[in-house]
Amino acid sequence: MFCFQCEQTAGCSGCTGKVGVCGKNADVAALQDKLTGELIGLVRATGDVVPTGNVLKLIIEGLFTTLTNVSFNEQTLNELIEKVCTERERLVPQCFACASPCGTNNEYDLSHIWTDNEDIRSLKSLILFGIRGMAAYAYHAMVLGYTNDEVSHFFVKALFALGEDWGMDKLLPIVMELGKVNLVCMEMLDKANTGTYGTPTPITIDLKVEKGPFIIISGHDLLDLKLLLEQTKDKGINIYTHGEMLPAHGYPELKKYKHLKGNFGTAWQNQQKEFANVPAPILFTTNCLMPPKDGYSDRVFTTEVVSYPEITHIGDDKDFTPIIEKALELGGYDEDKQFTGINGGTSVTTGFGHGTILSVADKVIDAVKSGAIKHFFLVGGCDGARVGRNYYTDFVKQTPDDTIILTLACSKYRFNDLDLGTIIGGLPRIMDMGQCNDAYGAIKVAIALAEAFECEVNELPLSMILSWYEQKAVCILLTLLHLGIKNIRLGPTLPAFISPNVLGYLVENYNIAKITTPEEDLKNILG
Ligand code: FSO
Ligand code: SF4
Repeated sequence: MFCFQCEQTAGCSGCTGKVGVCGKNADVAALQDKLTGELIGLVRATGDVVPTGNVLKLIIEGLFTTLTNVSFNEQTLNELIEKVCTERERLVPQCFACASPCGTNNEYDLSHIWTDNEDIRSLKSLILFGIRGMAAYAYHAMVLGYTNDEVSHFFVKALFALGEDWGMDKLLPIVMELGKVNLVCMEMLDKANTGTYGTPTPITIDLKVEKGPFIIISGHDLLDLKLLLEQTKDKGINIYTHGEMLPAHGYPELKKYKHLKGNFGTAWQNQQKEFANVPAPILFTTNCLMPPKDGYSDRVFTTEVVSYPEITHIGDDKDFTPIIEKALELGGYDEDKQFTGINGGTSVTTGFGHGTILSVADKVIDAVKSGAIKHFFLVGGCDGARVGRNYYTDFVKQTPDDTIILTLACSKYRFNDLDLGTIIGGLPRIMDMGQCNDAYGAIKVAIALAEAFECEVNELPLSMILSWYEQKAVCILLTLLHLGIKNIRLGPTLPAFISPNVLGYLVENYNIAKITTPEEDLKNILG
């Protein structure tokens, strides 16, 4: 196998051999490549159109399925490949019947990309991994009934480009366009989420689990949480979020359910330890699923594109009965149990979306002008297991009292239980803006501040300290670059798929840099 799409890739260069670091085996990796090649064949067959209906669904679902820690299942991958192939045959039946095929509408062999010259491989990887990430966001919007023609069309354009022998001159503009289109995609998802569940408002969440039956729900899909809340109400079962589901507590239409109690555990990479002795079932709605250990695998359930062999999957009918029965059978804890975050804190906060922060924009602007707020740090992104990620905890701990830390995505678990006190009007110094897709909200806040101060975003007292792990981080990074944001500090390592020439381009044009030490970076940022 060859895979280097995530941050934990073996030796910081690529997973090869029989099993990747994430637990994905070589057969699954080959099927993910085959699925992607089939999708390229599908868009060759559709031609340059805005995909709709089944074609759009297959593209989005097919790309999302290949994200890190989503599917480990050969059977579901084969079924999806079959569906894509059937759709292509429907579109170009003549090609399937042709005695001497010309190959124009054929599936594409991804090994061409992996063995190409390193710069072409790098640019095509940015495109492929970026659209995989964007597909996750498009998927969450799609299940809420939202699509966007620009986003849908870009999937076709990008997939088609992957199958062409194009040079850097044609591929680099597509990489940059991806950042632009992903902004549209995140905006669409923001509309879908706030339109469906209301504007998030701040909330403090106790890390206590109450006695009695409960269910843990992980991942990013708010619709699954809503459906689960509906099916469990009045059943004596409490619901706890996990990982990227934490920001759900901020949405009025979700927090109105009294049995949505709190949050269990921390970021995804701790799940094998945290789920080992929990008397409750766990539902995975998206990444990041790790191979479940024997001790708790009978308590793990998946839904949507998440799939693992022999793990019970909740299908499109969204009948959560098996999970509900499991929760009742296990019964939960006998008495309330207080948990803590990584730093020993007993509560966390969330719900500081752009709606909340911009509602106090006047106060924030006055505080910057008076010097009460000296600097904003966006410390966010994905968490992961690699040593060196303590940097983010130490960085936040060392920020001066007159600074604000905006955060989002799962890396916040490194510091979201810290009490760093409050700043102007009682706002906490650490504000959780939401999931990784809520980077859109951070961008909105940055643009609003720049407008208020009549300057460029790069001239604001704002620094971005990002951590990356999987492919959603790729599309978000490209969006930040599209907006011309410079001086981003990225860690804990740089992507293996960025070739020295492509890195040179990013450094020269955007001054992107790898994190060093908290002391060094803070000194350089605050001058
Ligand atoms: Fe984390 Fe996983 Fe949101 Fe990612 S849970 S690592 S960027 O999938 O999606 O932040
Ligand atoms: Fe390796 Fe990451 Fe690919 Fe898994 S997803 S095989 S860990 S590079």
